[in-house]
Amino acid sequence: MGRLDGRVALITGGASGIGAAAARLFAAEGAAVAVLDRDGDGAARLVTSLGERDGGRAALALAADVTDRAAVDEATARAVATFGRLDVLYNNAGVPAGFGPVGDLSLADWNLSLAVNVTGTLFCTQAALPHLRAAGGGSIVNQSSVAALVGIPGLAAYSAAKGAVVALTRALAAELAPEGIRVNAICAGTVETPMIRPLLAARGQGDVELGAKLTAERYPLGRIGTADEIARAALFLASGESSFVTGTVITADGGMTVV
Ligand code: 1HS
Repeated sequence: MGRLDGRVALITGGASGIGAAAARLFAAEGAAVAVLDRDGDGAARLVTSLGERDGGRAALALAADVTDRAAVDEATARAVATFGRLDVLYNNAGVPAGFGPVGDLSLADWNLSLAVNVTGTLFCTQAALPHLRAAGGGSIVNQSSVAALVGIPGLAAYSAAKGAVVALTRALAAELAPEGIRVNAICAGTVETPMIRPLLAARGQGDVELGAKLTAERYPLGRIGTADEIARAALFLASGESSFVTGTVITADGGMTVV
């Protein structure tokens, strides 16, 4: 008996990193999973591997950029046409745009950070809402970051965007609770994914290995996290185990924000 038996989940940024880990975990817990990614080939590969490795009952790859409202609407409709309903939206897609000193931050990177991390979350939520309502309720999980909670040098654009995701989460939780739609966020510390390479490079002044060492030292547990460790928090929020939890933030950060 899986914790998501009979559920349909759409995961954005699902082709790699935390999204891919969540796709595997949700599928293993019985969900039908729609893997949305701007890298359509990557999403297709992930879906193929789900069938083989995790007993994925049903999975679908969707190629879409979360900043393209029409593409998101179309992809979401395809997921619902394929699986018949939608219960869970995991707004995981994000970009590490604009890492570096604030004086060097370009308007293009600032706008990209807000577009993907914040507007993308809004667009996917808007696309999913009619379907979550039709299912009689559901769970939205938004990917935020410790950068929303503490000040981290070099992350102005990313922190502003992830802070907005937390505020958006709370606003939507209040607005959608009467409809049985829960909205929560995960504030993740750094995890081993392709996305963090620019951060490690910036911190190590070009030396990724040095950046990784300096980053691990920031974490009381002595290491950065794994994608699966964040996916497990997402599973809790996606499933009925968190049925009385809405508008909150789960910080999964190896203790980074408590010191
Ligand atoms: C990229 C991820 O959301 C975490 S923000 C960076 C936190 S830290 O590792 O630099 O302390």
